Amino acid sequence: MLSKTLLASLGFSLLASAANAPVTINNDGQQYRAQLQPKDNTTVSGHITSYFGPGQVGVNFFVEFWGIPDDGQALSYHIHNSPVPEDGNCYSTGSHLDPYARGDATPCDIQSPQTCQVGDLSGKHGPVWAPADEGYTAIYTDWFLSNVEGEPAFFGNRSLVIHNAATNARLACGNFEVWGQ
Ligand SMILES: *[C@@H]1O[C@H](CO)[C@@H](O)[C@H](O)[C@H]1NC(C)=O
Ligand SMILES: *[C@@H]1O[C@H](CO)[C@@H](O)[C@H](O)[C@H]1NC(C)=O
Ligand SMILES: [Cu+2]
Repeated sequence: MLSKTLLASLGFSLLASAANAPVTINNDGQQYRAQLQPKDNTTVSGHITSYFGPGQVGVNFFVEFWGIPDDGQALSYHIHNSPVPEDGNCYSTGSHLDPYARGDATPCDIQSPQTCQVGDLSGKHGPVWAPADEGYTAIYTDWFLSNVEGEPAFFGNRSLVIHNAATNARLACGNFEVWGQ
C-alpha cells in the first residue's frame, strides 16, 4: 500500500520533472538561419540553419563555424532571448532561451538534454573544436526547439551567440531570420 507521504513525494517528483523540456511535435517546414555578424576582434564566423525535422518532431540543424581560434579552447554556442541590436553588441542579447526555467546554475548534462536550457545548443550537442584552418560542421536533430511561432521553445525571433567556453566571452552573434521558402 502506498502511504500518503509516498504519494505526496511521488507527486512532488512528478511536478519537479514537469520542468523538463517537452519534445516538440508540431513543427512545420519553416526554415530559419542565424548568421554571425562580422566582428573586428574575432576571426569566428559561421551560421546555423534549421530545417524540417523527422515527421514534425524536433527540428534539424545544420551548423558551420570557421576561424575558430587555434588556442585549444572550446567554443560554446547558445540561442539567446533578445535579438542583436543595431550596434551589434553581443552582450545586449540577454540570457539563454530557457522557457522551462532551468537557470544557469546546473550545467547541461549531454546525456539528459531534456533537462538542459532549451537554448543551450553546445550543451546538448557538444562544444565547437577545430584546428585553425578547418571549419566545424555538425548536423543534428534538436528535440526540444520549436519553429512554430508562439510556442515556448520557438527560436525564430531570437539570436545566436558563440562564446569562448572557458571565459564565457561573447565572440560573435547574429539573429535568426526566415530562410528559404
Ligand atoms: C569584442 O568587442 C566587443 C565590442 O567592443 C566586446 O564587447 C567584446 O568583449 C570583445 N570580445 C573579445 C573576445 O574581446
Ligand atoms: C519571440 O516570440 C515569442 C513567442 O513565441 C514571444 O513570446 C517573444 O516575446 C518574442 N521575442 C522577441 C524578442 O520578439
Ligand atoms: Cu550564450
